[in-house]
Amino acid sequence: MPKSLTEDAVKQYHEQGYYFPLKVLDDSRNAECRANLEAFEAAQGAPISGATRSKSHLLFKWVDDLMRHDTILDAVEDLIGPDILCWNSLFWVKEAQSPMYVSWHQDLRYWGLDTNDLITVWIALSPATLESGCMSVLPGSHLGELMPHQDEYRDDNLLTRGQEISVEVDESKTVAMPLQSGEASLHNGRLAHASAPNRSNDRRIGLSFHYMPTQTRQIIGDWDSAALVRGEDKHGYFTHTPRPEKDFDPAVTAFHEKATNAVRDVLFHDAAKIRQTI
Ligand SMILES: O=C(O)CCC(=O)C(=O)O
Repeated sequence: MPKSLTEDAVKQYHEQGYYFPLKVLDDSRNAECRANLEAFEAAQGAPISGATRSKSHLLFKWVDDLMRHDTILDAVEDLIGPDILCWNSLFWVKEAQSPMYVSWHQDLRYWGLDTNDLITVWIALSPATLESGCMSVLPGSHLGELMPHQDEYRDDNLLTRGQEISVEVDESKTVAMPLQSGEASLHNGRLAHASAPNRSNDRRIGLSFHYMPTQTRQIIGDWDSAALVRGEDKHGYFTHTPRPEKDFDPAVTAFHEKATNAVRDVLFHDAAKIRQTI
């Protein structure tokens, strides 16, 4: 008996590779999260970017708290079982009227993680609509072989290498996943997905978490870290990340640098060039 998702939702996720919408945050908690991000951005005088976008749960206490939200973890447990690591947290911001997009890609082609069961939970902190460039997925694409990709390094592409699936993606078979603020989508790390530029007058702000079973191994990098967010880790393949007691907790911020450097080495492993992260 699933804890939070319906039997139909579990079936749909396993067969199609995605599920949405999952309501995670009420309006006031969502507004608080967005305000936390934007207060940080106002203080630094620029939108969140670079390494700060990644493993952000090590920098911001509120992101660490959100990563452990019961509504999310109950849904993830329904899909991959009770022992859960979170490998990464990542901000996806497209400014109002911005050309930034995400090309068609499959995450597990690049992450060095040997699981087929990685789940990305992508939370909309502002509306993710067709106009603002919500994500689209290619249903069922998580079940086949990973598709060939090539690195294009286009300036407007939010992905590290501008990686793109190098075979035709039949757009007539794709599904858009619009979300209201506070809702999340879930997709399998092998599922092909993409998103278009933001043509709206608001920022499109997404925050994703990457959950995986504790038996997952990192097979590209020699060292990697993940947060144990539920259950027990009987395998110990990842160093468990510390929890910040406040934003930019000094000891945890030092760990963030080590942890994001390790992820960066994995993401650019075998790449022709290293791009400054956006
Ligand atoms: O934010 C987007 O539009 C794309 C996000 C994405 O590629 C992902 O969460 O894996």
